[in-house]
Amino acid sequence: MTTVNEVSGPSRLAQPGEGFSAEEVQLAARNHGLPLEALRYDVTPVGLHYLLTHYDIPETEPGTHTLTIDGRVDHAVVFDLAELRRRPCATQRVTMECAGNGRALLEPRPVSQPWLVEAVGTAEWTGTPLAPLLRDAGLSPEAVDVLFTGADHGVERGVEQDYQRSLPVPEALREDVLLAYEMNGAPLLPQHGSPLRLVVPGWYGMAHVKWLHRIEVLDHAFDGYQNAVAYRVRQHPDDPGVPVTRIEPRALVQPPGFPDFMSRTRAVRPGTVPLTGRAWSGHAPVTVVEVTVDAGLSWEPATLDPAPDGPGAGTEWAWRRWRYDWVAAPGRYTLSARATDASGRTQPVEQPWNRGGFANNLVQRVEVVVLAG
Ligand SMILES: Nc1nc2c(c(=O)[nH]1)N[C@H]1C(S)=C(S)[C@@H](COP(=O)(O)O)O[C@H]1N2
Ligand SMILES: [Mo]
Repeated sequence: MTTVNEVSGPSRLAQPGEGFSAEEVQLAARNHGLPLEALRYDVTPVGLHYLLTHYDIPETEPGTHTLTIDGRVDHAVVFDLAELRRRPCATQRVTMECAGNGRALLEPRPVSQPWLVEAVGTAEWTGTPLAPLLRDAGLSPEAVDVLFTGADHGVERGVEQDYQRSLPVPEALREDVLLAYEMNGAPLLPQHGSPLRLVVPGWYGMAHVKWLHRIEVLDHAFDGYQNAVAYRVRQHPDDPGVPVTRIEPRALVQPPGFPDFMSRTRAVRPGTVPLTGRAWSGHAPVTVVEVTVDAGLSWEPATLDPAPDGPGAGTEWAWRRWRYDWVAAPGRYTLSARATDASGRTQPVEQPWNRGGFANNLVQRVEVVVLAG
């Protein structure tokens, strides 16, 4: 008998020195990253925001799409988009990062979506807050998890499934969790979850379920694939692991100067080189950004811009710009920036390895050649 096991194999690590396969390149082409020069924008233009879709972008129809809220509630409800749009509306500026960001730089390399450091973007999400909807439906006292189901379907390591993720009830009841129908002031594009998605500020991307059509309140912890098997930090395949939740602090450098086409090594002219970039954390506001131009021998403090204005910008979940003036003499350099947040979390300079390559916030390394003149 043919089964879904014939279309997907187990997770694996690349052999030492094993190059990227056509399968990894295929995933990288479907799920593009943020071009790092786009770190210049406070709010990422929609087409430059990173993308991650496990299966296919499903066919959804905004005019007929519905959201069902059921399970352990007093009264199950069904909304269409027009009804959700008539409910209270809020806008949040949120930096979203894929939990697998940095994976392709790990050794050994977990074979999956091969992100370097570019799986991030910041958008203004507009929608209706989830908490009042759950309260109106009447959460049962036995409620434990809230399960979100997308309209996309696929198979992953032999498990056929709709994309589903749960949140513990206290997270689902946070006032800033949104059912979003707009991104940067326009209806969601197909690839970003049209017509409705979940936005969980501060959490890694996997929690922000796209193409959302059902919210089911459970009286137990959801043990489906994306919570119990994927998105866990584990050292061994049989290790139960720890769930991936909030975004670890990270700073990125907006690459200075101009790039080489193939290597993307940067060339800059000598003199004062204004370095800038972004820093964020899903645990607590970023308090310190430091820069090194000597591959980590010495770190100097950067200055943080004040939080930007604009709709939804006053949240702690959007990245902040940092700046540092580098007086550059001719030669080869490796630049990095490192963020620390108010919880004391910071970025490691040695890789924080785990089997899935999750929540890896190893500092970025940017190769720069300062030209003779
Ligand atoms: N339904 C559904 N939601 C999903 C996904 C998915 O494959 N299906 N991918 C998740 C992951 S892993 C990430 S990182 C974010 C990416 O959101 P974006 O593509 O809008 O940037 O969506 C999340 N929501
Ligand atoms: Mo992701």
